Amino acid sequence: MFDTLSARLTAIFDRLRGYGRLTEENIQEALREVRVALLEADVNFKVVKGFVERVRDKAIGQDVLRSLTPGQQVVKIVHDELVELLGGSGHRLAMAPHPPTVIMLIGLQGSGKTTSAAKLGRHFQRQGQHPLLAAADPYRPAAVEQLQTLGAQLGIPVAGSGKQRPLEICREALSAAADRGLSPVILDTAGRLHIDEPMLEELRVLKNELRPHHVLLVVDAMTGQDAVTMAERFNRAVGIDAVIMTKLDGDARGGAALSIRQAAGRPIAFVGTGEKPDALEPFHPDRMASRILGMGDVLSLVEKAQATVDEAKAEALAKKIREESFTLEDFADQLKQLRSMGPLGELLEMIPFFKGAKGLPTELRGEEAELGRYEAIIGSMTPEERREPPIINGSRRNRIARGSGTSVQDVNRLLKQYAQLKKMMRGIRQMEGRAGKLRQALPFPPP
Ligand SMILES: Nc1nc2c(ncn2[C@@H]2O[C@H](COP(=O)(O)OP(=O)(O)OP(=O)(O)O)[C@@H](O)[C@H]2O)c(=O)[nH]1
Ligand SMILES: [Mg+2]
Repeated sequence: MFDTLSARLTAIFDRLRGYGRLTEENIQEALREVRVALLEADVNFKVVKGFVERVRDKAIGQDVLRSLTPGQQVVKIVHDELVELLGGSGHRLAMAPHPPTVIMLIGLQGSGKTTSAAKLGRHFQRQGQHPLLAAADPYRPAAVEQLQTLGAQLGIPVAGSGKQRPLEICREALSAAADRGLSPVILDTAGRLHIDEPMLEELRVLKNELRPHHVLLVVDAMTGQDAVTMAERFNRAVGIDAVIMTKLDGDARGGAALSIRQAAGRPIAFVGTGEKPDALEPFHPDRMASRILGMGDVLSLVEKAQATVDEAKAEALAKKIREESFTLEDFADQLKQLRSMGPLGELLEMIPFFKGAKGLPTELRGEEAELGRYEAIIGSMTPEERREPPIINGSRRNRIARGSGTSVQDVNRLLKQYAQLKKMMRGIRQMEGRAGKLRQALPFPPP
């Protein structure tokens, strides 16, 4: 997702950062390129216009041009505006004070409602909650069965049968949830091929009668600007709180994701990134903006790693991050784990130093060979060098390169990336500190 746009923007800003001094003309030119890149990514043209104007107003301020790092500052302005475009601080689903929390999914046929209902169930289950799915689509014979199959796979109960009316199904599900202490209740409603009045009326009735805490519209990212139009229309006709954008994995451009908040006035709460029940991510505008600008997405990577690496190891790593005692030995361990964590390309894309690393040949990025070389370099170090990388001077670098069959440049690169990683870890630690305090201040845990 966002691959093309990300490559274009990264190139534009790499060039901008390369200039020692910036003129107004440099910025205007870069912004013209940004505008084209956004339009080519299928972002709504009004959204693009507003975005470029806001960035221009801020970037041409005297302070930016006169600063020591003007290019860097412009990138920061673009980053901050991208975060706003994507929804600011993000949209979390608060749990109701009196359970069950009711989440109603609506959307066109094939947009991914049923799949998303199961994924959401999985998401809440992982957080220690006990969700209930309700199959409120009695019209299509296979619909109830589809949800039941998914529920059975995940061990999540499913209410509803093909013989009842949707309102009846939902009411029964709510009372069953209250009786059995299940929450949230996720309502999977019926979709139609097009928006039509009977469909809207049915959704309005369900909404009025059931008073769901969250109405989420499911839209397919691959339909591009149609997804944005759908969000506008559903919002006007029924009223929605937020959007689940599915199939972002199949959409290299990402125009809908970048437009929907501004154009339809509703934020993205989750994105679907695959067909499997795990392929759902809470949408973090700041992380997404960093990813688009090639700054990587370390926090998402850490979360993904935490879900995969076993608890004890994760705790040991967290301790090292806290105590800033992460050595090259640990780095080698992490590389090994990376290799066992599945789709390497996907993971590496989230790490800035792999994605943006200068001199790392494009065709090698995400290749096992690269990780293998790093392991070999670390393998050629003495235990002392691994624990105390600053002692690795010129002659030690030579020896390590010879010993591992690599070059001094390779060794330098590895050491530089290790230093960057340590710096990033310090950043994560600070962020975690803040997030922890925030979490303690909340009356209920965020999803
Ligand atoms: N690649 C990918 N496929 C998805 C994603 N979400 C859903 N799908 C696929 O999209 C198709 C339709 O998904 P459903 O969940 O059945 O859609 P629906 O909205 O419930 O459809 P109706 O019940 O007919 O209205 C299925 O083949 C899903 O596997 C996603 O995030 N990525
Ligand atoms: Mg369905």
